Amino acid sequence: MQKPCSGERSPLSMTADLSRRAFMKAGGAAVLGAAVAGSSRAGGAAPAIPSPTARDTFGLLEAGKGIPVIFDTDIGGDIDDTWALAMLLMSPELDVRLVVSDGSNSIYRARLMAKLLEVFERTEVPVGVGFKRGDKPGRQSAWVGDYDLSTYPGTVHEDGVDAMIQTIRASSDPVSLVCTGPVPNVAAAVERDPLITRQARFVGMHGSVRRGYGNSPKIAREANVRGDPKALREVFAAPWDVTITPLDTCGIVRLTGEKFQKVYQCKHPGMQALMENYRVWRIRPDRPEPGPMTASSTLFDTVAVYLAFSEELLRMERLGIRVTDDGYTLIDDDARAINCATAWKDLDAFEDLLVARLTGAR
Ligand SMILES: [Ca+2]
Repeated sequence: MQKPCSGERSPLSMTADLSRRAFMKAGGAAVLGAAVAGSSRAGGAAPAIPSPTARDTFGLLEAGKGIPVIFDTDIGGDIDDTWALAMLLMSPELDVRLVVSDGSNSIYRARLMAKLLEVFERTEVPVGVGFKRGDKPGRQSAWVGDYDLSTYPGTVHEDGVDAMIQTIRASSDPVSLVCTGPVPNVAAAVERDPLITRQARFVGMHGSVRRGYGNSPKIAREANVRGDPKALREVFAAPWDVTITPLDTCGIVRLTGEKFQKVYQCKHPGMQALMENYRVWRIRPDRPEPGPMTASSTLFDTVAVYLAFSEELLRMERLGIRVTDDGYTLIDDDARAINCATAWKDLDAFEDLLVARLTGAR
């Protein structure tokens, strides 16, 4: 086995699924009514059954369980999603139940994930294809090559949105959706089955609250918001717990010097695949020879993975956030309040944790 850090997977609980069905028959419609009416904790009456919070899911760790996670990603664009997937697979706190390609060009992204899961020997993880299908070349195509999804030894769900819904429904414990791209799939899942918000929480790399790219004091139209502002607005409005790492915190994570070298020189096949992906990603038409690899790019998405199992190293604030049509995330006291990681308590410790996870160190 080459997965020293992977958590034990818990079997799906049919009993819990049956009792949830019974619950839905008995009173689900009333709960759904409250949910659709938007009775979130930001205002109005409390929902009849509260959605799981970060504290609820972290509590699973205290009970000796893994935190069930669905990774929803636009992997294959910026390279940080590939780092995030590696961190996810190497974090023993997380029980990865499904990965789904989101945004556009979802077949290319699903092929990339399936090939990576094979390298990590984690083909028990099902792969879902997002609904914005396409298989155009991307910046990691040189590594993906002609990999055929039909050869993936695990399960491939052609309808990634449905797979998301079924995975949440089948879980006896609350599921954390870790989302590191635009979120049309998640918005579609909530629309198809609003009751999933009773059994899941949303954790995303989204927005720019007080800082922009590169720690700029000027806020930005962050790419995951700008990619589909309407979908994100629907996801933020759904009656579940929402937590984000905006650019304020995720936009300043970068491994340099010795920290980068530890990952770069790691012999784990997954890390070697990560570095090979990084190498091909750095080659662009305007930069055919990018030079030696001495540091990572900005690793935005790894912070969302961290927030799935801990908030200890971050300063969290509860803020009303309004998503504008042109992709800003503005503080607005009249908007639904969500949990925002707005500053680091200890960025250095996070970088050490990230390196430890990726290299399998304890
Ligand atoms: Ca991303």
